[in-house]
Amino acid sequence: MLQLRVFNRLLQHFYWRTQESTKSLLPGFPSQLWGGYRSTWHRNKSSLPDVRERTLIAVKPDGVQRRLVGQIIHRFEQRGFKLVGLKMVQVSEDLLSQHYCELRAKPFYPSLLHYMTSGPVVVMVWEGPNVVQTSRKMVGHTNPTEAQAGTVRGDFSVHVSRNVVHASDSLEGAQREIQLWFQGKDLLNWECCDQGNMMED
Ligand code: IDP
Ligand code: MG
Repeated sequence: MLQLRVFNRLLQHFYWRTQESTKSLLPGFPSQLWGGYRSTWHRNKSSLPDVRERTLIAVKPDGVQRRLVGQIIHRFEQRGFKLVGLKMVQVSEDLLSQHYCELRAKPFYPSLLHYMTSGPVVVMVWEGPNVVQTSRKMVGHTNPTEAQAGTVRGDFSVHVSRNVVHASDSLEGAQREIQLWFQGKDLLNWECCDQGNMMED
C-alpha cells in the first residue's frame, strides 16, 4: 500500500515536471493538447483526484473598485483550493481581445473591452481537484439575474455588464487563459501543510 502511494506520488511528480518543462520549451504548443494529455493520464494512471488542475479567476474592475477582492479570495480559500498565482494588472486591449476571442462578434464586445480596461483587475490561478467546474459553480451564472444566491455573482451583482468576476469555463480554456495571463515562473508549486486534511494523500 505504501509502495503504491509512493509510486503514485512519483507519477504525479514526473507528470508535473514533464508538463512544466515541456511548456517552457514549447510556449506556442496548442493548449488543447495539454488538456487531452491530462485527461488521459487522469483516467488511466490513478484513481486519486488530479490535484494539479488549475483555473484562472479574475476579479474584474467593478469588483476591485467595490473592495470585493478579499471576500472573493476568501471563498476559494475556504473551499480548500490552493492559490498558486496572483497579480494586479491594468489589462491591455490586446490581451483582452485574445482572452475574449470568442466574443469579438458580439454586440456587447466594445462595451466589454471598455469595462475590463476601466481599472485594475486582480487575476489569480487556483489549484485543486475539479477546480475548473467547481469554480464556475461558485461564481454563478453569467447573468446575475439568474445567478443563485450563495454564488459570487448571485451575492454581489445585479447586471450582466458588471458581473464582478471571471472564471475559466473548461479545462482547455483554463490552460489557454493561464498561459495568456501568466508566465510559468510566476506560478508556484508549493505544498499546503494541511493537504492531508483536505484529501487522501
Ligand atoms: P462568463 O464570464 O460567465 O464565462 P461569457 O459568455 O464568456 O460569460 O461572457 C464573458 C463576459 O462578457 C461576461 O462575464 C460579461 O462580463 C460579458 N457579457 C456577456 N454577455 C453579456 C451581455 O449580454 N451584455 C453585456 N455583457 C455581457
Ligand atoms: Mg466565458
